[in-house]
Amino acid sequence: MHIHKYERWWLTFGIGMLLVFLATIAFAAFADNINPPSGLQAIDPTKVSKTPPFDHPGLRRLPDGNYEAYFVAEVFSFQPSTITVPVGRKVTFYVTSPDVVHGFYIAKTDVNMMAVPGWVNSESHVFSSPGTYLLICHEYCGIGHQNMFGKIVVK
Ligand SMILES: [Cu+2]
Repeated sequence: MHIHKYERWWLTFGIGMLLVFLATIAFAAFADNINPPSGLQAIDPTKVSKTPPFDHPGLRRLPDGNYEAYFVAEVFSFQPSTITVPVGRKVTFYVTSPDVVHGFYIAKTDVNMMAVPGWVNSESHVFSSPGTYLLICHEYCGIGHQNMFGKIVVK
């Protein structure tokens, strides 16, 4: 079979680019340890309000001085809507949803998760400067989506 030399170059270029993209993804996943949101912990979305610790969402202080914050994202609010955390402590956020997919984004940070029914997602963050950080839903979730926000007060 004869392949014209320009077509051969083009095929080589296309396959080469595909290999570069796959190598970039593999490098990010394994060497840089960049992965999709955890989604490692499952929860029955119909029983979120009865499942600890999401039956009492909020902030918990750990023995090592760091914090865990449990949030339920539901139409059209976050529970709790406001938490107060100290500067310089690691806060691990856990979020789930009992109804539809919501977003969980804390402005001016890299905390950016999906709240997916049936799954608990988590991310940690250390707030290095005091202030009030806006927590917003960035996934259109229904007619009241634009009213779905909260606050992280860092003191
Ligand atoms: Cu929303």
